[in-house]
Amino acid sequence: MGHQQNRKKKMIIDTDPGIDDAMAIFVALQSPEVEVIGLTTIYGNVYTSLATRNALHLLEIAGRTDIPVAEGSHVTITKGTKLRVADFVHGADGLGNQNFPPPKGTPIKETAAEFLVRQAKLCPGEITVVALGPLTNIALAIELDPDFCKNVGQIVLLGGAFSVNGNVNPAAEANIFGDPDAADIVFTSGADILAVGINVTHQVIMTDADRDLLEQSGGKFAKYMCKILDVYYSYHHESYNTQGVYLHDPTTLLVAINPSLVTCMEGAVRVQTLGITRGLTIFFNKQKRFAEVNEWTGKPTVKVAVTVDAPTVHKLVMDRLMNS
Ligand SMILES: [Ca+2]
Repeated sequence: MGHQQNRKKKMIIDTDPGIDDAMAIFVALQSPEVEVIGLTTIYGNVYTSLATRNALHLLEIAGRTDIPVAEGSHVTITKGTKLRVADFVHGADGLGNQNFPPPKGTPIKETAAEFLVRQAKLCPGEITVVALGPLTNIALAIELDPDFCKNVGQIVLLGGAFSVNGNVNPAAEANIFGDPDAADIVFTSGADILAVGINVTHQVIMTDADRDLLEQSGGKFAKYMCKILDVYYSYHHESYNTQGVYLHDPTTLLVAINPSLVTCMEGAVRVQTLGITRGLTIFFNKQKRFAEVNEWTGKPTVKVAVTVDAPTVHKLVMDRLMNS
């Protein structure tokens, strides 16, 4: 462990900013355990071009324009162009309708998938990919380089609703619903995968009172978040009747830093790609030996988070935003 303690975890954040994406990116930049080596962008909360613009903008706010942004896919893995974009959750601009000025920076020439493949090859086993949007870029990286699954350290993804209702409809969680075919490729790829679903992230809530604390703290990132959080709070008040918001992306980011914040089950996950349950994630715990071969038979094992140390995650998010 000795030399490991000083070594920062190299992270690439695949993101669709997104209000809770912005929070996760800020938490990452405030985490001494982490070196963010790049952001890759994807549609989801907004279209990909706007996700790229927002990623560049957030790095400018943070004074971290040294971090490259690689633009991701504009279409699903099956070249689908009818995308579901959750602008009613995050605002038309993805960042709480603040009409921020356009960023000065531009994305690098490489695509997100090319960047992921190259970085994983450069530091085999060392890169943690934190996937906070639909999984198209990750699936494209897997298709681009058969060794990507071996080269990447761990993929920690926000996705799925394991044994609970989805948040797009009763079956599907938003990131998986965004590209179910890509999600199924990723889950069955054989890479080291830890899935954090909304069954876990719905346990981590930032309350209305927490927002007041952020405002009072005067922390740079805390104040920025307070500007953009209104839309996100309104959505939660209306849709869930909660006095607070779910910290999906920041929870996933912190789990990527420290997986012991969650406990996991291990087994195979398949994703429904068709029909009324499109986007449904079905976990098989590999305990029964079925008499007949099925679509889970022989598929690689992934980790699926089942419990979370919510108080610790909550405290880390608050502390890192306030002390900025
Ligand atoms: Ca996201």
